[in-house]
Amino acid sequence: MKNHCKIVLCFLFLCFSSPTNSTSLSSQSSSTHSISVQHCVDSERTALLQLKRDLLTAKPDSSFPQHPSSGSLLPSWKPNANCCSWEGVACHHVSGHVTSLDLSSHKLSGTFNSTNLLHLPFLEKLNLSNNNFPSSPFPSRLDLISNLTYLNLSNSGFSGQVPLEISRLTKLVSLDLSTYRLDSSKLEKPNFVRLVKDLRSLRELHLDGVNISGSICESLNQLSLLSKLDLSRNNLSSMFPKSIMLLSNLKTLDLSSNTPLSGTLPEFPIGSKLEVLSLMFTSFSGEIPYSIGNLQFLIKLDLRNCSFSGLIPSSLASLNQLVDLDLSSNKFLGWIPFLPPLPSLEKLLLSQNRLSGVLQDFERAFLSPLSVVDLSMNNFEGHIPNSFLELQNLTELKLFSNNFSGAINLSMIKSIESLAFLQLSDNSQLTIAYSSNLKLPQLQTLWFDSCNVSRIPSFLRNQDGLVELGLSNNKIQGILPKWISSVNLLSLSKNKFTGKLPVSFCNMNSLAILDISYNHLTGQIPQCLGNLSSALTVVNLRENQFSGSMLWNFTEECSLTTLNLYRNQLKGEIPASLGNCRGLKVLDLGDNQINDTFPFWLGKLPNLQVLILQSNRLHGSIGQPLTPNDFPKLHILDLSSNYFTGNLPSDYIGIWQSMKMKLNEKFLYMGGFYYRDWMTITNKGQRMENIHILTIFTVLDLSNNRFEGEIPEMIGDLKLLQVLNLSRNNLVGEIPTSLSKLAKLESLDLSQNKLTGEIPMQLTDLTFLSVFNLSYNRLVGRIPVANQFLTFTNDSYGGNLGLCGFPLSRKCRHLENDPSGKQQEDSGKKGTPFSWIFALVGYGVGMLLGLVIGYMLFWRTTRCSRWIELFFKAKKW
Ligand SMILES: *[C@@H]1O[C@H](CO)[C@@H](O)[C@H](O)[C@H]1NC(C)=O
Ligand SMILES: *[C@@H]1O[C@H](CO)[C@@H](O)[C@H](O)[C@H]1NC(C)=O
Ligand SMILES: *[C@@H]1O[C@H](CO)[C@@H](O)[C@H](O)[C@H]1NC(C)=O
Ligand SMILES: *[C@@H]1O[C@H](CO)[C@@H](O)[C@H](O)[C@H]1NC(C)=O
Ligand SMILES: *[C@@H]1O[C@H](CO)[C@@H](O)[C@H](O)[C@H]1NC(C)=O
Ligand SMILES: *[C@@H]1O[C@H](CO)[C@@H](O)[C@H](O)[C@H]1NC(C)=O
Ligand SMILES: *[C@@H]1O[C@H](CO)[C@@H](O)[C@H](O)[C@H]1NC(C)=O
Ligand SMILES: *[C@@H]1O[C@H](CO)[C@@H](O)[C@H](O)[C@H]1NC(C)=O
Ligand SMILES: *[C@@H]1O[C@H](CO)[C@@H](O)[C@H](O)[C@H]1NC(C)=O
Ligand SMILES: CC(=O)N[C@H]1CO[C@H](CO)[C@@H](O)[C@@H]1O
Repeated sequence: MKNHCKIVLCFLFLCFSSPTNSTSLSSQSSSTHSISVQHCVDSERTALLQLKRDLLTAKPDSSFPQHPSSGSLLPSWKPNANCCSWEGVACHHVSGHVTSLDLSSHKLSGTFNSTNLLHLPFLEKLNLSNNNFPSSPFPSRLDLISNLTYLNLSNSGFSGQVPLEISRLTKLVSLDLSTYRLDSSKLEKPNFVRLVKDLRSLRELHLDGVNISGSICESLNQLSLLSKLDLSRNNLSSMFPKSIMLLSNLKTLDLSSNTPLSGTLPEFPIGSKLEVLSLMFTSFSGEIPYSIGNLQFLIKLDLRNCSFSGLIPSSLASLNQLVDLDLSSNKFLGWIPFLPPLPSLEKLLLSQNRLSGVLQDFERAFLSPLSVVDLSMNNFEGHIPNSFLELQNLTELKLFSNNFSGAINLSMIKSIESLAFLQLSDNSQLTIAYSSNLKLPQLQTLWFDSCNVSRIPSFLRNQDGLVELGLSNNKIQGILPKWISSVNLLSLSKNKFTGKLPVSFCNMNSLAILDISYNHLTGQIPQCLGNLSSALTVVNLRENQFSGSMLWNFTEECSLTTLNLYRNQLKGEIPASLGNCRGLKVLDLGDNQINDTFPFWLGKLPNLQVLILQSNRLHGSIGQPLTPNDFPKLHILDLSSNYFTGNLPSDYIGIWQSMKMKLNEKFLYMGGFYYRDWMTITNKGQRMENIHILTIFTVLDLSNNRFEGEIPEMIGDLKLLQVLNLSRNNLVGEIPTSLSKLAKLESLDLSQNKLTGEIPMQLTDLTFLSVFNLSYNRLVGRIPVANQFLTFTNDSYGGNLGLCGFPLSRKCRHLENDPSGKQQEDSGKKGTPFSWIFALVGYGVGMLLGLVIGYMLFWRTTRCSRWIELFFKAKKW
């Protein structure tokens, strides 16, 4: 404000003190656009008025939040007024021709009739950005306005092909066509190269989100004046030419979010002017060259989620201007070559690499502007430098999933008022020290999972604004605190909590994720669980000692996706109101004392993928589906160890589509953003594999019930099954040959039934089979000798007195089923089963183990900053 005043005063002073001609005052002052008193050209006024009229005739778009504050559009644009003094219009000081039209952010909507612009041939600057002309194509014939130097059509809703004529505007200095809308514009004919070829005066080029697919060729090199280039959020592929990064005037280069785009960093020359280099979410690879130290003006370097590797060059330590450094999610090795941190650095993000070493304390940390420190998911070890806790502007300290050890003394934090994220989880050798009267600044997230915590930190009592609290996998005893405030995520699993869920739980209205699994909690699960379910998405209470009936009333607003009550002592019926939870994907009520019949009504849940009811007191026959679309996405069903009777549910077997063929969508164990997060976080081998198992697992387990009758032939239609267990029932008849169609089957257990006849030769087609059990039936004849059958032992066949041949010691008397030598040969050629199958050996335990691992994984991976972002977006925080 002050500056503006000064300028005006100064201007007035100059004018009035001008000794030459006080008479020409008016014409002098007209040389500025703001006080233009010269009259506009009639034809141009008419064109502008027509433009306004065309805008008015179209209905405003309701998707655009606000309309002009005055209620009317461009109020100063009155028919008989001087158009040079209109809002957004500026004219030439002598000729009065309109030279600039700036309607940016005017909340205009409707149809933009660009023909009107052609009556403004002296335009030099045109800014229509940030409006909403959704049904209008890009203005055409702009080449007729040949003196345009500044053209900004960003986020204006213009759609379709970028017109060729723009490529003839050779005086353009600044061109901005960027957009946040997908699918709106494209750059095919002309393509990118054609468009910019002749625009030699360009200094700024913004084409983010325009969907320039394909490659960028070297021709950009000719734009030697280019200072800012933004091609982010396109679909660029192939190699990005190094030479473009070396353009001598380039200050800003943003190529982020072009996943297929590859390239390497060039050797940067001394004198480079580069200030901003953003390559995140591309496929750039290779090492950061030592010459990065030549970028003395660099302010921001963002290489997040690329494929860079090697050491972080020590020359980075000389970048004194650097404010923002993000090298997360690459394959960097070695240590951080700059501690103390660079003098201007505010954000240091190095998570998810392979960095290691001991971090040294550094002096005068209180002078550093560092505010974000994210070193999570690396291999750092040794003490956490106390210096981090002296950073005056620290807001985020994320050190989870490393090998830090020793003690971190939180008492040092108390003076850092800005701290909001404190994430120290998964440092198994770390202890967290604090005095009992410690008061911390108001935090948003506190993750101390797997940190040897032995009691609930007392300073949490003052943390009213906490959004996420993670204390899982510690050694905390005692009852759950009553004063835990209303958080979104509460993870207290794998501790030694006892007692009941406190009544205060019912006030946690914003709780979305509750994990108190693997504790010793007892008593009823409060009825308010039903009321809370409009916010709750994940409830994990497995492996506690909760008892009583499940009297919850889930409302229509229920937003649960996962409800896991496995291994408690719950009684009574399955609450019918679960039918309101249309987003439910995983329901695990296994190992309780539920006394009910088969909950056929869950079949209407469109997203249910995993249903585990094993080890309860469920009874009756399974019956028939209500509609042929029941259980459309179910791929894991475990009804084992109950008291079900009647025939195997052939009507259901007929409709379980997602056990038959892959639906278009992937099987997602947990949907939506969780899954995306898994993908971005779980790149560390092991974890990835487990998740993979879980998301594609297809299981049918009906074992240990009282099913009778024959195994229906149509079971062979469940082609995706990997695990089939029908053991310990009263099944009779022969083993259906159709089982040989279950080509993905890895575990087949039909033991302890009353099956008769011979083992079908066709079963040798099941080449992935690694667990096979037919014991204790009434089978007869020769055991097939081929493929996987050569790997099974006596245990697979025991208790069938009529079976003979390998691997049993009993020889076959008749030779009618003599195995041909050819089959023997085949077996050598067939591949061995996938290695992960071995996780399933002894599958009764195996599958549960798999699920447990899955849940654990899920809890680990919610610990991710991106998750928080997405979560807040979803929850409108
Ligand atoms: C655009 O304006 C021109 C001249 O003002 C007129 O001839 C034309 O019909 C208009 N087009 C549309 C689609 O309104
Ligand atoms: C374009 O600019 C040149 C030089 O400034 C000027 O002579 C010419 O009249 C302008 N033409 C138009 C159509 O504005
Ligand atoms: C719109 O364009 C004008 C030039 O016509 C420019 O001065 C102004 O800064 C631009 N608006 C924005 C928001 O960039
Ligand atoms: C174009 O306008 C938008 C705002 O509407 C502004 O953010 C952007 O910086 C402008 N582009 C240029 C190159 O000035
Ligand atoms: C981008 O363009 C390519 C081909 O030019 C097209 O296949 C693709 O669907 C477009 N993507 C979007 C989001 O418009
Ligand atoms: C990216 O481009 C490829 C072709 O180069 C096209 O097949 C694909 O659909 C595009 N993707 C998007 C999101 O536009
Ligand atoms: C901390 O942030 C404030 C406000 O942004 C700033 O004025 C101050 O200089 C910063 N402190 C340090 C040590 O950089
Ligand atoms: C459950 O809630 C619904 C509506 O919210 C209500 O109509 C119904 O009576 C409730 N049932 C029980 C058992 O409380
Ligand atoms: C289930 O409940 C019924 C009464 O509703 C009772 O007769 C039966 O014994 C119970 N079954 C088991 C296994 O507890
Ligand atoms: C290294 C890394 O984390 N890469 C990930 C980058 O993001 C994509 C998705 O956008 C993932 O597929 C990659 O695994």
